[in-house]
Amino acid sequence: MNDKVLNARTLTDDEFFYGHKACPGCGGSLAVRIALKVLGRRAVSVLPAGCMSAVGFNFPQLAFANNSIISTFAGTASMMTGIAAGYRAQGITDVPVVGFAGDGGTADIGIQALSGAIDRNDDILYICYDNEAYMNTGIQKSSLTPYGSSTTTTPVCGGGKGNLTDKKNLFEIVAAHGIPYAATATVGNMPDLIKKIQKAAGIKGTRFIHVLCPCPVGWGIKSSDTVDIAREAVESGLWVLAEYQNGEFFLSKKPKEFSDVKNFIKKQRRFAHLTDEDIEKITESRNKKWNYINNVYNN
Ligand SMILES: Cc1ncc(C[n+]2csc(CCOP(=O)(O)OP(=O)(O)O)c2C)c(N)n1
Ligand code: SF4
Ligand SMILES: [Mg+2]
Repeated sequence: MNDKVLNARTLTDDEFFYGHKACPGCGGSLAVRIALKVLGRRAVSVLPAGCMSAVGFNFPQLAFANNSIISTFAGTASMMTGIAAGYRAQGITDVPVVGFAGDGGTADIGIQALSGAIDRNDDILYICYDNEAYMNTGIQKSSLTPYGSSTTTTPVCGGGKGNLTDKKNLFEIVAAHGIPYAATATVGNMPDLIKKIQKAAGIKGTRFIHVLCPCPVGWGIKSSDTVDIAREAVESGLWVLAEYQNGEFFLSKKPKEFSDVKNFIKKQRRFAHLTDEDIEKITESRNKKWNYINNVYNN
């Protein structure tokens, strides 16, 4: 690992994830690309079924320049545990083992394996690229799909209102395990993402980063808007940038004034059906969340 502080200027020009078949403007592929630039060629990556494995492993071509492997959908963290154990048995301590799993692969089917790995404090860095639905199989709802979002399993047709459940608080669920390090990030705040990956790489034990990664296809946004939308999620207060370490929560960024939730919502086709009343409900739940954060998180 690199000792110098990494940022857009000092990050290597080497590419470790290229030639893949992700859609234009794919936030998930940006997160994988940047994470591997921080972690370097010796990193071993584990990817379960999902968009990033579907676009990255195209036999006979591999879009990863580092060692990479596909795990079962539920088993990202278990496979990482095994790889870390294998290196440990050989006395090799400088190979980062990183996972890149989607929201479905992490918060739904993979949560048991992740919970077990954190419990054992395995020496792994788990990155959840959260595009807020099961994108690879056609935009089905996951437990990280936000309230109101239209997906193929929470359709708007026939009077449906889209998804009626709130997004699971995965960051705090992970933190509740007493993990050495957890953080949230987005592909719209690159310096913050790079800093958190580098920080996580320097910590022993289980580390977890939850990265919001817009998906132009599933969100109904222009492929050129991925970064701006991710940034607006933070500015509107709907996505919170934070860290958890030594049993405490830390806020990474507090918008001075929240930008308009309606503006953010109306840019995305998945929310096109929402009424002013629905948006008011989302705004109220944001305000409630921030009341809690202001009380519990350190600034
Ligand atoms: C046990 C199992 N169930 C279902 C599938 C089908 N499947 C493959 S990818 C995928 C969606 C993954 O969603 P997510 O983890 O959010 O990643 P994304 O595709 O959004 O990147 C599903 C349901 C599978 N491969 N294995
Ligand atoms: S469907 Fe979405 S997440 Fe999947 S490759 Fe395309 S942009 Fe990326
Ligand atoms: Mg997903």
